[in-house]
Amino acid sequence: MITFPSEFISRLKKAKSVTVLTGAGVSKESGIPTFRDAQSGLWAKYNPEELASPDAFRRNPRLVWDFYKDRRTAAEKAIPNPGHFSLAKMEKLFETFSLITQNVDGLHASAGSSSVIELHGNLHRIKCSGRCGMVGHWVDDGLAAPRCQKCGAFLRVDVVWFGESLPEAELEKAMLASQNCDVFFSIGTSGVVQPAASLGLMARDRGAVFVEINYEPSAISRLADYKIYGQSGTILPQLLQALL
Ligand code: BV8
Ligand code: ZN
Repeated sequence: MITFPSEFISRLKKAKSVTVLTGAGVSKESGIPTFRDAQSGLWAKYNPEELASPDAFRRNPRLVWDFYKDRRTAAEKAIPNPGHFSLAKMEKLFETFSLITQNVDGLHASAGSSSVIELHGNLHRIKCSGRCGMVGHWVDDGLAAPRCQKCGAFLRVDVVWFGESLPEAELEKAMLASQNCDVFFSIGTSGVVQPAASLGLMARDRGAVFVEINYEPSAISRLADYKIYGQSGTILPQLLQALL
């Protein structure tokens, strides 16, 4: 049983608005490896950052398509864990609750979180790599790397690759939610990837209490007022209990 500092719980109970940023660590207990975990099988010899880029796709669309096809298959089989479900329940405890995720697996929505700000896209969606703007659900016609029916360009997964800008509307919402909250949680993220990793600092600069829940110290631990280390699937249900 985790004992949360009583001052932390009473500050959280008084909070009107709470913003949460999650990273790959929140999906780890659903069986989805994080970026820092060694990838398994065929992908073991690749650093995901080498595959999650426009250059990699230009060089070898088939390889990148297969990388995401495998990750999508894994995400399809994955089920939300108690950490996802606790966050979905937590949103009802506060006047304003914003959930921002770096994850592309769609598990927060499957767990019942009502509005998720997906900073890095969603690997269940695909889009045209050309200019026709086609966005759709995953097609799996077994082709090497399927092409867009409208314009013939290769189809690609609708996630934000390294070196690509984040979706403006989502980033705007995430920044607003980070600048206007009483408590900011950073959960299951190494706090390395920009600009997501700067949201906590924005919150803190506006006077928010910064709470880190992570398996181990991260690049943003130094900013945290409260640090709770362990598995988010264990910590979050107990935090929810302490709030009820
Ligand atoms: C951009 C989708 C403008 C794809 C992802 C400033 C400084 C330095 C570099 C940059 C900078 N600005 C931009 C950059 C470049 C780059 C960047 O940040 N690089 C990093 C590596 C330094 N950023 C970008 O390119 C971004 N674009 O800034 O646009 C621009 C435009 C043009 C030219 C230049 C700039 C785009 C970033 C988005 C990349 N896409 N995902 C895909 O998924 O395939 S990011 C991807 O990696 C994930 O989404 C995740 O967010 C991120 C990190 O992955 P992980 O480390 O695995 O996960 P996480 O960080 O969440 O760490 C896991 C943590 O969980 C660990 O701490 C672990 O201890 C913990 N954990 C594990 N198990 C548990 C747990 N915790 C709790 N419970 C557990 N059970
Ligand atoms: Zn097209």
